[in-house]
Amino acid sequence: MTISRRTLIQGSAAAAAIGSFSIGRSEAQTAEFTYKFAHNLQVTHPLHIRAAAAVEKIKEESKGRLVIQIFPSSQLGSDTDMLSQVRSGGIEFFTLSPLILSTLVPNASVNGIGFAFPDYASVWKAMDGELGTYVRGQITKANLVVMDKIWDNGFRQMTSSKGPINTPDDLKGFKIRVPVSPLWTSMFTAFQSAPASINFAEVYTALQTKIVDGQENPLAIISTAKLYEVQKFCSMTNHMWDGFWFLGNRRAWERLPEDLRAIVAKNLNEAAVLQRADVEKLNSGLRADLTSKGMVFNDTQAAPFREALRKGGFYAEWKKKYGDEAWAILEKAVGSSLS
Ligand code: X2X
Repeated sequence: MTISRRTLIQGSAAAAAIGSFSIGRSEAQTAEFTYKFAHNLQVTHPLHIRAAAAVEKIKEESKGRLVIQIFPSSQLGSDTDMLSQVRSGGIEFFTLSPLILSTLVPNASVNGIGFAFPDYASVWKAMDGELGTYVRGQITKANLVVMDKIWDNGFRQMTSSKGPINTPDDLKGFKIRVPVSPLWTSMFTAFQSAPASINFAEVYTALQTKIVDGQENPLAIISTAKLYEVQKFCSMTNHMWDGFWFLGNRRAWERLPEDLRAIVAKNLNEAAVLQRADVEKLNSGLRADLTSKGMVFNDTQAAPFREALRKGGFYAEWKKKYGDEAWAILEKAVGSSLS
């Protein structure tokens, strides 16, 4: 398990400030079930804030029978570590990007195909519809529990300490951090960049020490993880949409009586819908805020990037990997041909 010093400091300071451990020892001791939910984001991110509110409601509605403690900021380890823990039962709940989940459930990353979704409306229609149902089926087969509503991460943008990314040519040879996922590596390899797989817990340090020159994330993360302190340029590429599946350990889930399961599912799914609205709102206002913090923004055209991916064989490769069924569901969802 690797926990950087910064993550620990950030995590504990934030927990003290915002009270993510507001659940006291005695409550945990009297509860019938005390479960852990771990995630990789800061406590200022809407995912943490809405999950914290949901956990409170779950405690209330279960009359204190189920207490869920939240461990934010990768305190319990990197995404790779936490995925192992939720499988083994070391933690009961975990939110994870579908693209990283694909290291266990290969076709889970299908929503992350470059430049597939034009807007949020098409994302939610797909993820609450046929595409989401398909992916949740795959996740269930891998013996994990998954809540119906996916949480939002957002449309991803590219940042750099070197200069703006205006065209695909600017990505050639670019040392960019990508999350640990074959889809991300393949996409930036198709752009002829030099992608490095690094867990989110280590990203700030990797940028600060110039192990990599850039990274890509939605504005809500660039802001809440303070990546603007170590990145100067932000290029609005909207190159993929990413979310977080709310995962559960199957044995732990099945230990819960039916009524508690219903309380958990209802509150988490309702929180997801509220969190989506928070992130969308946050992302739309953050450009001005990050500019005032010194970041330099530029807009880009999707077409040349898409064409570079096509020429690099990216769409053909992934169509083959996912198979015709998944690809057809994706194309139907985004309303266009992706090859
Ligand atoms: O690792 C990332 O970049 C993050 C926080 O966006 C994900 O969880 C995929």
